[in-house]
Amino acid sequence: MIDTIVLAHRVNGRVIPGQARFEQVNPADPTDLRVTGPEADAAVMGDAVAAARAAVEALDRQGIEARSDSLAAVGHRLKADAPQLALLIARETGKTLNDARGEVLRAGRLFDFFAAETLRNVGEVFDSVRRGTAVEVTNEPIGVVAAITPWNFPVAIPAWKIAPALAFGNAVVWKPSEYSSATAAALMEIIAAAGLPAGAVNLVLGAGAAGQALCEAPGIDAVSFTGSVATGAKVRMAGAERSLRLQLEMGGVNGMIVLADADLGNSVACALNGAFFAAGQRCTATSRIIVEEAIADRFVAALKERMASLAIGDPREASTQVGPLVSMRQKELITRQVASVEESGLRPVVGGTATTMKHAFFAPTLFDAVPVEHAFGMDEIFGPVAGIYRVRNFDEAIAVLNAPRYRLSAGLCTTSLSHATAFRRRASAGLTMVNVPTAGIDYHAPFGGVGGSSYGPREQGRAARAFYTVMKTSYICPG
Ligand code: UN1
Repeated sequence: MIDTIVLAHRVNGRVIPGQARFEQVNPADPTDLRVTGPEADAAVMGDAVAAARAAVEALDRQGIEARSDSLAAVGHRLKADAPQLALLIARETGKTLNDARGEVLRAGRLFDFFAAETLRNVGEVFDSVRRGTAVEVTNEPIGVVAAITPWNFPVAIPAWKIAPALAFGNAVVWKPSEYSSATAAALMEIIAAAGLPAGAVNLVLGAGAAGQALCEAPGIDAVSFTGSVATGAKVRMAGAERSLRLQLEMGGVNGMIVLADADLGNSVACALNGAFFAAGQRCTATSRIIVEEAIADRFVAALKERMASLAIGDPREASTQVGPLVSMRQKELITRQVASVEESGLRPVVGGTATTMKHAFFAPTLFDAVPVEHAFGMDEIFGPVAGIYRVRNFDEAIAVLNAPRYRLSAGLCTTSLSHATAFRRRASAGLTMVNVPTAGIDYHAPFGGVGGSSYGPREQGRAARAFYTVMKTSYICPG
């Protein structure tokens, strides 16, 4: 018998059911789990924003110590409940159990980090040019923050938006992806039990239309969004019209350079992880593998061998390395994108549309000898698809690396300190990774890209405060 989860919004601490408007099934096994949920309309959004507005004041009255305790309680529960949550993530989104458990633990640490930041919201004091007058700068909450989050990190990305929002005194209206809403509801349960004022976090469900209704809801002050370039552009338009503060994390077309002096085993491992783990569904995934011609044949042979032994299968199994895409809709999209690359004349050396797989699985796919000017590798393909770019030297490699518009993470495999140093300077990206995969980031350091990849202040770590607070400069003369 298929398990069915029927979801509801959660506004002002209350469960608000609605007619089922979206459905997600386990993408690896449609007979296992079915999730349905309602779609928030303008009325639900209005209630959620009003509840959040009242909660901003309640958070202020409650004070920073209680709030810090609440964030720590969420962190503790996430770490304690990681096995159950990981299984739910695997069943709902197809993320492998190991990746999912790592993600939940990461989310727990994010709440721990911001529990401490709650107590560290220091300001600045200036000497005034006017004698006797004091000048003080305080960091105040922005107010009501809309968080719009994707399915691929269904706990960690919400955590790195909701935790800093609360830490700095804001309330949140959160619209998760319809592909990961059961996981969102599980996180919401944990947040709701942590002693925060009712309405400090409100969960509103639905697909793109709900996200749009949220961006257009009167009364929100800011939007923090992670998702596709196309949706990010819509959020930016809606935000500009309403003078909202915006933070957008969108696609990445990330390259990794492999120089002839690199450790071959490690560079193949970095490429395999970066390009194909999480079925390529990470904005930090490697899509351009830029290899110095001198070792290209050996590198491609070794990568093909490792790809052949990838454990592709049920994400609920601990031994699985690569699971399915999140949905049949994503599979159709990736299939169309790869088919159009094939029609342009490039032949995959591994995978491709000729390798058919069941349910939402898509075969890890590698193209070789991709021409630098080819359209493939300029826009993000959010799946397990990568191309090899053969280059003559380091300078050519840097040019290929910096060509796409969406430059989030850039990688280099080398044993040369001088090349590593030059790479760090010349790679145009928000993250540079030497001898580690382009994907996989720490939770306490800033995160974001350049070009069309990110817009607005950085997420994570101490940098998060810039987005979630507004500076007030106060002049006080005793009179
Ligand atoms: C990671 O690589 O560990 O949506 C995180 C994404 C990014 C997060 C990547 N915002 O894939």
